[in-house]
Amino acid sequence: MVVAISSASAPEEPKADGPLSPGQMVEIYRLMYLSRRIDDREILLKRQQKIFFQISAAGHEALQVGAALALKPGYDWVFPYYRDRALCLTLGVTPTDMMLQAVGAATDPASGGRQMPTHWSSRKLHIVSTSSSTTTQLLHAVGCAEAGRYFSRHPEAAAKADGDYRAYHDVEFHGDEVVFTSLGEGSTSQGEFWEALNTASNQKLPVVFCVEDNGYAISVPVEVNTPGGNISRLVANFPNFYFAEVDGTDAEACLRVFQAAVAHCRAGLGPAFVHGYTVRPYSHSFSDDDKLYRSSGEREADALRDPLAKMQMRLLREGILTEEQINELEHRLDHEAAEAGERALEAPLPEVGSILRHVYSEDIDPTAVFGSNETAQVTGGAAAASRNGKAGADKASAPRTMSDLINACLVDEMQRDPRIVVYGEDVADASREAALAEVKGKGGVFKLTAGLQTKFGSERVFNSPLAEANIVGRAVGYGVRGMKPVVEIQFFDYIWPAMHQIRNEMALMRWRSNGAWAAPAVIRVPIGGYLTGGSIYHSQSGESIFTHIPGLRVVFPSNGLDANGLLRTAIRCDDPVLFLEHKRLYRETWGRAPYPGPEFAIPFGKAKIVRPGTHVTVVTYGALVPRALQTAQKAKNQGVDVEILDLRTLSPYDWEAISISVRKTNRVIVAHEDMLSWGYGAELAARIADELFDSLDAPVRRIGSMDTFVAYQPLLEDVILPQPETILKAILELKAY
Ligand SMILES: Cc1ncc(C[n+]2csc(CCOP(=O)(O)OP(=O)(O)O)c2C)c(N)n1
Ligand SMILES: [Mg+2]
Repeated sequence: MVVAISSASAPEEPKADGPLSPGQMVEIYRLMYLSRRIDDREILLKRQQKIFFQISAAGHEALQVGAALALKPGYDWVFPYYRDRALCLTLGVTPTDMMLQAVGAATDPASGGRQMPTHWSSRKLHIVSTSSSTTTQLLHAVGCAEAGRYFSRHPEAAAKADGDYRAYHDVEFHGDEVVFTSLGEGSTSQGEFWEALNTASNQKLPVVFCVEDNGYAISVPVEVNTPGGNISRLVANFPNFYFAEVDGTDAEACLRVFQAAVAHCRAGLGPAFVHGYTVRPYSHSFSDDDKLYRSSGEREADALRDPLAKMQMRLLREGILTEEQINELEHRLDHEAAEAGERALEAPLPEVGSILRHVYSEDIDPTAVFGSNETAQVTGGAAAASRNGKAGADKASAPRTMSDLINACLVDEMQRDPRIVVYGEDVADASREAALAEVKGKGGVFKLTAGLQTKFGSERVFNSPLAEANIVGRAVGYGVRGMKPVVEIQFFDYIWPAMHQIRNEMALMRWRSNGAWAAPAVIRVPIGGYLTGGSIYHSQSGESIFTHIPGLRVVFPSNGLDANGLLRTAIRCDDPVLFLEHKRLYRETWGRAPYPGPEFAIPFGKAKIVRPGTHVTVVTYGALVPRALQTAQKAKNQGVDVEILDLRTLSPYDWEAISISVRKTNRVIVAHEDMLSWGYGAELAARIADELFDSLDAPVRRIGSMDTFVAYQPLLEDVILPQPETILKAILELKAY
């Protein structure tokens, strides 16, 4: 049967059983062919140097079209990878949208000219911005599925609220939504692949994982990445999955498999794993030439499996289209691809003045006050106390430790905001809930989250697997759905597996999507030394590595009251925040304070003069604040009046407070616990020397630890970390200058 073809008609919904109708087969061919021609057009433009990068979906079209046709665009959620042109085309990304990204136009809807082509993003279609990093997107998909499930069980949490990030996040969810994510076979070697399967399996999440297996990761063949050469065999024992291997060059077979996978997920039976065998006729990218590492026999065998040729043959063989009709259709699609390119080349280019837009939220400024400010802290605490009667008043006014005040803030905010979830390693009271009838519960290795699971339930407070990228990657998925994960990394020393997710994903999401997506979250991290025996792996600092990340806020309180007020701002704001908690300060007598009430918030970027003085300024933060104060007392005995500035937040930081103080004292020391070289103080010292040179009567001094790690033996630790005497010596030297 020969059918009439029209590009304007809406595609027929493919049925899950029965043969494909001729119209559906033509539609599948149309999408596959158009995807290939957009690739070809981009390759031409790249040769003409009108675009700057090209990577194709060639050979993957059948698998991708099959996957997309099984999904509901704008209803389900999609975390694709860079090769998914045919997938995104089928979902509704237009050829012009694709070309706008290729030329880097201001009107590129995925990134405004910030990302390479094929780095997909569409809010309308629920395609979440994707990076170049292989495999990171899988954990986002997992977090996204968790968030969808949470909202469907707690629809009240979706309500908008004024006064915090929720005002700017519209929440959409459907009880039976599915999350799709894809990757290449080489990328299954990444740990995050296994971390994502772990949580999806354990929680029976509705995530369809699609491995597009073209046999190569650039030049590395599959057997190098995958022992035995077949990833399906390795993952087969994960519980709750629907598994399928499919010829990824057979569009109908792919569609059927994805329909079954999606049905499994929608029914709440668990995740799905579809492994499609594709080909890669265009090398890895325009910059690669596979003739350098593949035999001609292998390439010829691949060519025989080209999905486009196979589908075309089928249309002819089954008499669905005549040769003439195929030519006519292809001609029209060639024209459509070319026209999209022409249109994009005429589009406006991004303005240089827009470069810094969307590094941080344009809606919420955390340097402004959220709740009551510091001057209201006493009345805030007193008001809360008077509501609780006399006993409450006594309790409220009793000084509490930094760890208690952080816990109190978490309780207050979780009560106020049902979108907050808390998870990490050991943060729950007890994963086996039944035990809570007889045990007190763990609540974190430092007890900062103690009682939260008991109070708010296991859906909101739970243990993660022992995998730091899993913790932060899932938080990205939660964040893009409008939830507020407040997660814990157990020790700063072990944050590094999450670094990729923090820097390349969480902090970048807003900028790279030109403001379309954001992944605000709070990452609480115990940090620092002075523990006597903490040794290398429980004493590290390293905050400057994170202040070097645009898009991330970095907070480092030195006392209980500040920790309480800054954590509140961190939770209510709309940016990712790294919240550093010094372990040594958790239970110090110094820095205790009465509970300031549930609305007490300290804006970011506001330093505090913890000791006014006139001779020398010490700019510091964290555990060096009490040490600097101790030193200032000794300096006073020697006639030197020291001013101490506690920065409290490191990004943003309070330049105004620093300049006012330096203009007054004309002498400045920047002191921190982290290593001296390349440390946080280097940036401040450079800026002070640059902008306040005329106010200086002495060189800018820096104090930090020795350029090594913290040793276990206390004798060594004492020498490695800066001590009050180190600060005193610098103060006296500067004064004498
Ligand atoms: C984390 C990370 N490491 C390395 C790269 C560089 N890189 C880009 S694509 C690629 C190969 C990916 O192969 P595969 O997963 O099989 O996907 P394919 O491109 O073959 O579809 C590599 C190594 C990257 N983008 N991200
Ligand atoms: Mg591959």
